[in-house]
Amino acid sequence: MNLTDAPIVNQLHIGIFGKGKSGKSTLVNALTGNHAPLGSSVADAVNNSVYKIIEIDGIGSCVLIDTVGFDEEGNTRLALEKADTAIIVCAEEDIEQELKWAKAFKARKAPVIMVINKIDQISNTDKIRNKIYEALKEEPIKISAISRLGIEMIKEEILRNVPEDFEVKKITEDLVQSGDRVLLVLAQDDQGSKGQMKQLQLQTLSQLLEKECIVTGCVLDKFEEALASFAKPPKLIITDSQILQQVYLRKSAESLLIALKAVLLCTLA
Ligand SMILES: Nc1nc2c(ncn2[C@@H]2O[C@H](COP(=O)(O)OP(=O)(O)OP(=O)(O)O)[C@@H](O)[C@H]2O)c(=O)[nH]1
Ligand SMILES: [Mg+2]
Repeated sequence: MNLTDAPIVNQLHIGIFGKGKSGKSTLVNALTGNHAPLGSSVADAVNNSVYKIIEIDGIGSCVLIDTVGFDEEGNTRLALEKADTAIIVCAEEDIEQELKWAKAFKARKAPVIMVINKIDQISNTDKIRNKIYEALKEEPIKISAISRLGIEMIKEEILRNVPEDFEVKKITEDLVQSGDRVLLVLAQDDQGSKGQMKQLQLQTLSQLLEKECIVTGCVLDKFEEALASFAKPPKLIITDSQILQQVYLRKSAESLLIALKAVLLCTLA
């Protein structure tokens, strides 16, 4: 069992957007540190993007989407729908398109990180910064992807911007449908369960109910009894990360298992 082997659908997807040759792929390489294991790149034929896995402290593994340039508007739009967070790379003074896409993203309530790339080469970064600030009230991050300047700041910004309800949304949007049976298994001793985790559990429960799932809940000691009450194994089991292992070992292979970890979501088929 390897918790970082979570299916791609449940990880935070970070889209890198920008004009052709703005340095998107160079930035992806800088973010992955070129350490991406062989075979961890996946091409998405639908929108011509390339997906790469990256580890970010505090979030765990995320998916970077290296998109095609803005010239391919249809593909940009498709990639935009896949991304939970957008990094928009500006590398010249004319940033009308960049701002247009940033606004499209903000309209979806998704976090946008504005980046000015090639600061080793371009001289008018302040002008670009001012345009961005005026239009979006966002302070851009100045970087040089090629010399790996400012890369850590981008990672910090990604972490700061992880959408609050990211985990809950991923579960309710991608994994279950109306009528699905879901079992919530909570750790016995609640002392370890911090307020943030409690809130997450409640949020998850309310979203599952809203999605018209049939939800059963129990503590770990009653897990077998709860399972026995189902005519067939539940579609999904959601648990605290601290008891993930115990639940994993006792669940049926048919049930998908998810651990809530306050920021990160792990799934095990
Ligand atoms: N001077 C300088 N050049 C850069 C920087 N980042 C990228 N480049 C160069 O800009 C060119 C384009 O970089 P890519 O990373 O391929 O840009 P891209 O946006 O992925 O391009 P497309 O995929 O074709 O849209 C390459 O020659 C890079 O070496 C940078 O920070 N400084
Ligand atoms: Mg590229």
